[in-house]
Amino acid sequence: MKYLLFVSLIMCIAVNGGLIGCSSSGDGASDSDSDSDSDSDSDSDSDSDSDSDTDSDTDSDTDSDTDSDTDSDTDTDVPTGCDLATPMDTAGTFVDSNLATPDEIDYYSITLTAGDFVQIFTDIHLDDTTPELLDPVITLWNEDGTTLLATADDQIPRLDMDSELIYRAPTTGTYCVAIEGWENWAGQTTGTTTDWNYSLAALLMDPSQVGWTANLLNPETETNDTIGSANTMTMAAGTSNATFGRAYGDLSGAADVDVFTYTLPVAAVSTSIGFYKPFGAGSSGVQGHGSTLSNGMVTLTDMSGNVISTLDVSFDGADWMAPNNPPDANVPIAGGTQVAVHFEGGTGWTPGANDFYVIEIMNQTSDNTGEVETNDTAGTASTTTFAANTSGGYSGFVMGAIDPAATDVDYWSFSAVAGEEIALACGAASNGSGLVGATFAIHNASDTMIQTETESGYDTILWSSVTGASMTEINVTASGTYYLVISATSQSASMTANHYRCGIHRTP
Ligand SMILES: [Ca+2]
Ligand SMILES: [Ca+2]
Ligand SMILES: [Ca+2]
Ligand SMILES: [Ca+2]
Repeated sequence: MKYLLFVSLIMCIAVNGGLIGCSSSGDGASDSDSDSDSDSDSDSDSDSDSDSDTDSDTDSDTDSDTDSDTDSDTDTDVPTGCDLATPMDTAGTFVDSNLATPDEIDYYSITLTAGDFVQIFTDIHLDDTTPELLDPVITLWNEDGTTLLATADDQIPRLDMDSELIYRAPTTGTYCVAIEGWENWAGQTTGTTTDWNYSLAALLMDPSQVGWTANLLNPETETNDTIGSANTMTMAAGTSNATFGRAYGDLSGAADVDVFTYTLPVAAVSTSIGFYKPFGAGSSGVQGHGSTLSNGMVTLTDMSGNVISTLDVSFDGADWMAPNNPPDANVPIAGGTQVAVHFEGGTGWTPGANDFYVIEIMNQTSDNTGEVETNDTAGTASTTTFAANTSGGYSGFVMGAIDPAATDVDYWSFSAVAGEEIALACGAASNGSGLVGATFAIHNASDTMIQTETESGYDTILWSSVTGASMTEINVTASGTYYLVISATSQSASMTANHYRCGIHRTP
């Protein structure tokens, strides 16, 4: 994805209006590979081959590569087309090469055994602020390149413009991996990329492979359909969250439920359970990791089975469309608590040929500013604290609970200056809360409502000028005190979580 600095700011607001989703430092734990190869390879490839062949390879690519570089790259013109693909291992060894032209696609082949999970990933970007570097997109094809199986533009959690694809091989055989630039994949002819070097690797998600950290390898082991028979997850420290872990498996029929347990670190204040978007193959401009699972449901319970939070999402519907990021269950829970995560097919799901899933769990040690009750009126409002944000404005992040629903009202006060714009991002249901009809409003100093919106489904409340926002931002015409006011009509009977999170963003 290009132009990340801008989009990611909005996206992070859209995720959960929370401090966590807006951290740019990342968790550092999502990259499984311990290889610290930063690919500073300054390839002075003198190849004069004018190969502009993109993918309809004709075996006639008699590429007389006069590559004069002396490093170990397989540079430069990887033959185009899956039937000429260069074999690549699944042990995490980086292939370092480059794209000769902006529309070139390089092809590699890997062999997999039915049931293997493999992670295919790039290591190009350290951040989102180097747009001259290649913004890679990985696509996975069947052996002869006739069927697109999966597409990945980013990683999850997203840290930078690198790509990460996780796929479960439904059959034993050879698979074709392609890498290209984002502009080419998205059908754009211009972009900011000037450096076409890349590093690409494939790594089996197998504990016997060197390079994995244990927390990223929590495959299910059947039978695991109950808390009593659950798989125990290994979590490990990240840099911006207390611990992080990834669990994965597949649903072996309509009745299958996969249960994983983990314990929050003592210092943790919340846990976040997110889906790795698995559905479909993707196509130009659309991601998809190749699972046939169309819906997924995550249920977070205590160890007695009492339901704290539930998310039942469609992987191919509006729940996943920008600017709304996928919903996640981001639930305040006391540190030291042991919990269970139950994964099963969501409403409307019927078993498919390759129903695999990946869930990512982060336990955070910091969160948005918490409310102080009683704050049910403008006069008793909780105070919003602002800090400078990366776009030259100020952001304040708050959280609270509507308890009991339909009675509690939460006021948050803040100051705004005439000429500022107020953008708002809030989530309750999309954050794994059981609040029904959560309503978010901005009032002026006289406690008169200026703008209000009620949450619908898992849609994010996003008041912004970005395309797809739910409402426009507020143009401040009078300096003074303003209030963010949150209420709800009821509490879901099927879960106890009743929290909300908001980010208030003031732009001068
Ligand atoms: Ca299973
Ligand atoms: Ca199971
Ligand atoms: Ca409250
Ligand atoms: Ca209150």
